[in-house]
Amino acid sequence: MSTLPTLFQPFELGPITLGNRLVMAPLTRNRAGAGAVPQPLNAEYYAQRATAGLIITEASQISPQGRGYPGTPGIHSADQVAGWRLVTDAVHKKGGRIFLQLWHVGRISHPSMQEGGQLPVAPSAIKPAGDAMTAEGPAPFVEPRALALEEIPGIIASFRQAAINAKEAGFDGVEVHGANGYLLDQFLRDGSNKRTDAYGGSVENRARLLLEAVEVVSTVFGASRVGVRLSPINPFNDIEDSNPQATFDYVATQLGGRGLAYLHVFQAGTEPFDWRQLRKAFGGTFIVNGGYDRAKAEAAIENGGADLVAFGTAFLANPDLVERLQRNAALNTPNPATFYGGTSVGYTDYPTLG
Ligand code: 8OZ
Repeated sequence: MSTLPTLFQPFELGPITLGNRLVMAPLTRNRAGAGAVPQPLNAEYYAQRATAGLIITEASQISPQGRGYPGTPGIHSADQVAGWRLVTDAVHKKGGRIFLQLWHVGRISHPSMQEGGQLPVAPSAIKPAGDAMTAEGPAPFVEPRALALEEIPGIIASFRQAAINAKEAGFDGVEVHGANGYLLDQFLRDGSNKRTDAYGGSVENRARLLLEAVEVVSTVFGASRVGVRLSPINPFNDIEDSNPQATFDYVATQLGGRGLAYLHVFQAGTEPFDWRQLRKAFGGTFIVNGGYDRAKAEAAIENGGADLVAFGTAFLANPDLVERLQRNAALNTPNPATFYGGTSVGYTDYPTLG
C-alpha cells in the first residue's frame, strides 16, 4: 500500500478538517456586481475550486470606507451577505471549506471610491507613491486623512460587524488581511505610521490595531476560526519598515497563544527575512505563499517550513489544481489580461483535466 505524500493528506485546522494541505490564496478578481455584491458567477468560480483543502476568498471590504478598487466585494450590507451565501453554499455542497478575507484598504483608495468623495483614511497623512485603480482608470493617489484617535473604535466595530456578517453568510472562518500595504499593514510599519498616540511609535503601539481587530473578530467566530495574513517584506503599495524582523516577530509572538486558526505569510520581497523564526514566534499552524510548486510545497511541509501551502495564480488557472499536482499533470497557463475584472472569460472557463 502506498502512502499519499503529506501534501495530499488531511489536516486538522482547529475544529475544521481539511481534505489536503493545499490552500487557495486570496485573489482579487474584481467581478462583484453592483453594490459590491457577489453574484452566481462568483459562486461558480469558487465552487469549481472546492477541492482545495481551504479556500481563502478575495479581499472583501468591511465598510464603504475600506474600499479601494472597482468590482471588489463587500461584507457590510445585507445584499452582500446574501450574495456570499450563494458562494458558501456552492462550496460546501462540493465538500469544500472557505474563509472570508476581511479587508480595509486605508490609504490605497481614492475620493472617487469613497462616499461623498471623502479622502481615504490612514494612520498618518502620507501619500503613497503610485496610482489608485479607479472606475475611470489609474489616478494618482491623494494624501490621505489621518484617523483621529476617536475614530479607531469605529474601525474595530466595522471588523466586528463584518465578522458577524461573514458568520451569517455561512463562512467556516475569516482571515484578517494584515498584509500588502493596506490599513492594518499601514499601522504596523513605521514608514506609513508616524502617530504619536497609543497606535503609533513603538512596535507595541503599531501592532495595537491589528491585535484589536483580531481580538474582536475572535469574539464573533471563536479564535480557532480566525486566521491572519502578513507580508513582512513586501514593498507593494509603497510600504516599508525600518526593521521588519523585529516588527513582525513581535506581531507573531502576540498572535501566538491565542488559539488562532493560522498565520498566513505572503513571502514576496527581496530583503533578508527569517521565516522560521517568525513561525516559531507564532507557534501555531503556519501557511506559506509565494512561488511554490509541488516539489517546493512538499519540501516546505516535510522540512518544517510550513503546515499548509497556499497557491494563487496556479489555482486561478487550474480549478482542479489538487488533482493535477497529485497526478503530476501539466498546468494551464494563467492569463494576466483577465486577472482583474471582466466576464466569465479567464474566470470560470479554465479547463479541468476532464
Ligand atoms: C491585487 C490587486 C488589487 C488588490 C492584495 C487585495 O494584494 C490585494 C490586491 C491585489 O492583498
